[in-house]
Amino acid sequence: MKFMVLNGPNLNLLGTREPDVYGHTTLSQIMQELMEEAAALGFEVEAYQSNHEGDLIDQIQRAKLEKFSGIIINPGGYTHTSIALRDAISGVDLPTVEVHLSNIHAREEFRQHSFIAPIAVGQIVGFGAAGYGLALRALSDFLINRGECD
Ligand code: CA2
Repeated sequence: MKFMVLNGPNLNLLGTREPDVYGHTTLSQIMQELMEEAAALGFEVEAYQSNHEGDLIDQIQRAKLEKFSGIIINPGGYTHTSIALRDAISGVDLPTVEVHLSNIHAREEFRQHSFIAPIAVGQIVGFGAAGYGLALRALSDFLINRGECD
């Protein structure tokens, strides 16, 4: 199985600023570790980060065309604003897990609403970088329970 992992705006800055909120690890370190974790479980992961909404939508559509089994997405600030991103995920009908490093429900009110959550399989928040690995396991369990793999 191959999964697409998408990271939205400003997540390329991880590890360089606001370490108290987002940790000290860079996005490329997090994605490298995730790929190793995925390989150990027998999965493939393709990771992509963009600061642009349309680029993320293009990748979501590509995930469908190229027969990815599911999507793990940290949409960054677009979580709270983007109907277009939500429509893209609904449109491809691929099981999607939403990840946030921080617990968005314990933060400012504007971060507590997600346009993505209602169409996601589930949401993993507040576990920092470990959330991506948790999402990978959750997605594979979801697909196994749906009888799509063994
Ligand atoms: O907690 C998360 O993962 C977020 O998706 C991170 C987004 C934020 O807008 C969401 O509400 C929650 C922001 C990512 C910005 O990352 C930075 C990292 C270092 C320095 C500045 C920003």
